[in-house]
Amino acid sequence: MIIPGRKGPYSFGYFISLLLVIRPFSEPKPMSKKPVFKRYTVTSALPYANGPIHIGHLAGVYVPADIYVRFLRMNDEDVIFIGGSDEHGVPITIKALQQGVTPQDIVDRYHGIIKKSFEDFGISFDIYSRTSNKTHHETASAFFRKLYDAGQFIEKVSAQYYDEATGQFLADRYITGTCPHCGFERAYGDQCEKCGTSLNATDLIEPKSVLSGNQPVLRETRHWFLPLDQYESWLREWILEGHKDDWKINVYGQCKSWLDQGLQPRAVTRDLDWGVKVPVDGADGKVLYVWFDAPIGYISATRELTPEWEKYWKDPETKLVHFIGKDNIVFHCIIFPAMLKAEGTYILPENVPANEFLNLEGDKISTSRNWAVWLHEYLEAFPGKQDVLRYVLTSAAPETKDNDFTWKDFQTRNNSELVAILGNFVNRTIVLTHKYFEGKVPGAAAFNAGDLAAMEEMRQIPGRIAESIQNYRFREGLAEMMNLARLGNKYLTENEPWKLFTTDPVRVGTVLHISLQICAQLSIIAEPFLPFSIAKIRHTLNLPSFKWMDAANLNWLTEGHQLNAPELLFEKIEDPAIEAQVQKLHDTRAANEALQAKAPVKPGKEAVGFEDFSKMDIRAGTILEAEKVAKTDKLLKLKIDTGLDQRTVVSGIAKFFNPEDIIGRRVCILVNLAPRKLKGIESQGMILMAENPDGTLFFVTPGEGTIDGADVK
Ligand code: B3M
Ligand code: ZN
Repeated sequence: MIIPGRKGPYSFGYFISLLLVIRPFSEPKPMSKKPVFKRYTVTSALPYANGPIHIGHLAGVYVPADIYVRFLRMNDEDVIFIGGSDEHGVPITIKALQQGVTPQDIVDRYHGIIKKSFEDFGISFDIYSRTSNKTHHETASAFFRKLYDAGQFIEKVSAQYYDEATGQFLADRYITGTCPHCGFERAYGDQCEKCGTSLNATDLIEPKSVLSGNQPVLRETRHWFLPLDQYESWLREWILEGHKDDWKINVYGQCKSWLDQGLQPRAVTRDLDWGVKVPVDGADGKVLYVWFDAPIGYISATRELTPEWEKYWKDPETKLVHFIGKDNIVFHCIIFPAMLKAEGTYILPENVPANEFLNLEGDKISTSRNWAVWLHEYLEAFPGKQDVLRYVLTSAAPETKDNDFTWKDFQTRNNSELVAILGNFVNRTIVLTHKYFEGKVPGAAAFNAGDLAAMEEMRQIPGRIAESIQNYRFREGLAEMMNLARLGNKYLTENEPWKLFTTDPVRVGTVLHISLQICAQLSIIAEPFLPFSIAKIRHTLNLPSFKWMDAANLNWLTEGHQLNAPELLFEKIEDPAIEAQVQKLHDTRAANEALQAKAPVKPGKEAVGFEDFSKMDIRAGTILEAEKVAKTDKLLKLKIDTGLDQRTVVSGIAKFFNPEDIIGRRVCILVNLAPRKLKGIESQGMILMAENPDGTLFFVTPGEGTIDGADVK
């Protein structure tokens, strides 16, 4: 019999060194002949500093980027992870207008809140900067100037929308209208958020000023355009041929569809007073378009981070990767690369692993409708549970299609996976080791077939996770990590060391030895995903942090190594906590509906004199007959008793009223409106209707006691 704590001829370490000799762990070799990179520049989209951030941001961009970067660091790669707030553009000035403060107030407030949320959730930026700072203004300005001096822009006087009521040009989000591509009614002047197409404001159907609600007029103004059409064939080659195999299908597909539609020159300056001033004489009152300056923010932040910034942006041996959401694809795959190409000294992104959107309980996440789980509020409700959210968001990451976050799923993943599998396994192993071996790692004796199978699996897992992460398949990597915890649980359950101790303590030693090695391996391979919990496991195991290359050596814990007391890793989330969150969303929905019912009414009109008003002859009347007008779904033909006569009126109310329901209805009618023909029928007047903001119509009814012909004034 081999006594626990003594090395047998086939000890764990011996066996593993043998395995290592036969097949040492190495990173999976890429299949294709891809260039090998010396360093990595990893960027994550710069969120607009016009509000706090929510789970959609984390799931789509920051958690995947953080997993990727943590993994690279564990591989001793030279990597910088860049983030920052996007503090320019109309999203900021609109928010300032709404709150009656300055744009600077807005960005100061939200930059702080956003930065803190990222820190709280362990998003391990090397720098989190902001685009209102001096370095950025200088960098963006110089970038523009270089292109300007090299004659890379087209200078054009063109007609742009202008709001006469407020006396200003309407750039980007100051104007909304119907998208000419997908028909979405609230597309912005620079982009349709529904179909992702990047637009010029003049493309919008029925444009409307966000400031006054008025239809804007066109007015001439001078701007600088990047001639994207000139980059089209180069972009086709670079993306459609060069990145066919390595870019995600959703990203490649969007790029292809834009390129197939043909690219147009795009204005890179705006008539606004908030932003980076256009560094050219005679450009007063003009700033750089926010999507021109924001991506340069990645470069500015790198300059701030290190004097050696150039090697991260100009050396072809650097791999540049942009993590973004799908609405940012055109800017990162078409416009920014065209800018970099025009500048001429920069490298291009090697990959742009954009995610789709995360929905919340079946509905699109929306800041304006407050339909979101805000990170700072999450932490108030679930303090210390950052990793739970990281875990759930990675498991449900919208990697290939939009996905849904539900509180029920959040609870299930916590209780049935993190608690029941990962937490339970680690905890049982540590507790048993304390119970039977005074918290010291027992030595392993002879291995049986089950032990060998477990170890073989352990040897495989790190390579599989590495491959998933390197290919931006973080869900898959996370699932592999959990498979190791599952394996551990199953191993413990099958071997039942708690039943064996009195009869076979040696076997118990071996089982716990292997189980502890699994815990140690978890503390390595789970680190990119669950950094907070992994720090606890490491502390309990009394281990340092390892490199990824150590993840398959299976020999982290030697016999006699002293463990610390177990720490609580995850705890069950009970129904009331989940119900409270669901209730909160119900309340939000109810509040939205109430708000919708009363606001926002149309802005008031210009004053008119009494003279003008009194010219209108409005009478009380009664509808005598009503019928649908053939071949339209809007119009009803009505016969009205006006007290003066009986006359025909054609009215656009068919969507709201059935003809048979309105016969006998009292109405107000403008009788001296010049007659006009609608669908061949002469309409002799107009029925007064009240219209709600959502477009529903109601009759304006004269009070009881009025007779037909009574004068409305
Ligand atoms: N601020 C849009 C967004 O937050 C924009 C990203 C800029 S990345 C350079 O979705
Ligand atoms: Zn659209």
